[in-house]
Amino acid sequence: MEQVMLLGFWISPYVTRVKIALLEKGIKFQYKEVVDIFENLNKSHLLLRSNPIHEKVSVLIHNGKPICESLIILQYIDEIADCGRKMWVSKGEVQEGGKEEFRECLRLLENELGDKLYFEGDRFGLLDTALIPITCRFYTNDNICKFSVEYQCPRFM
Ligand SMILES: N[C@@H](CCC(=O)N[C@@H](CS)C(=O)NCC(=O)O)C(=O)O
Repeated sequence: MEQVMLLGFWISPYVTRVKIALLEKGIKFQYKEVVDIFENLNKSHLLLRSNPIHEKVSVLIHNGKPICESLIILQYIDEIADCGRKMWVSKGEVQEGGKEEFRECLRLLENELGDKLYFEGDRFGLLDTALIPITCRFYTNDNICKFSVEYQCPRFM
């Protein structure tokens, strides 16, 4: 059974962004208020134990293991709900579902990219670096789970 707990402070944007990701992904979680910024930074033992370096929220505790830093948590949530994992590790219907999800991601990215060279236009950026190794695993995907896409880049036609 998966146990997911979010440690937070009600007004923190770093906590809100994690709540949004959990709700959007449909991941059930328990929420605990563990700091009061307006009351001498009153921090719970659970927070101090879970994030001993920075002692800040947000912290996500997944099956007893804490993950700190909101952007890292968002990446973690994305990875556990990742279609790549379904394609590579599962079989049958779940695997086929993963392939369809991945196809949908590629369509979405292609739409976003349009006829630009990079996501920011002419400038190579963070999003390009982050996505290239994931979206361009064509050879590996074909070999591991018989996933291939028909693709012709409009820029080179
Ligand atoms: N980079 C951190 C920032 C977290 C942060 O600043 N959290 C504030 C609440 S908004 C906090 O816990 N403050 C407690 C403190 O400063 O000791 C993240 O993205 O998670």
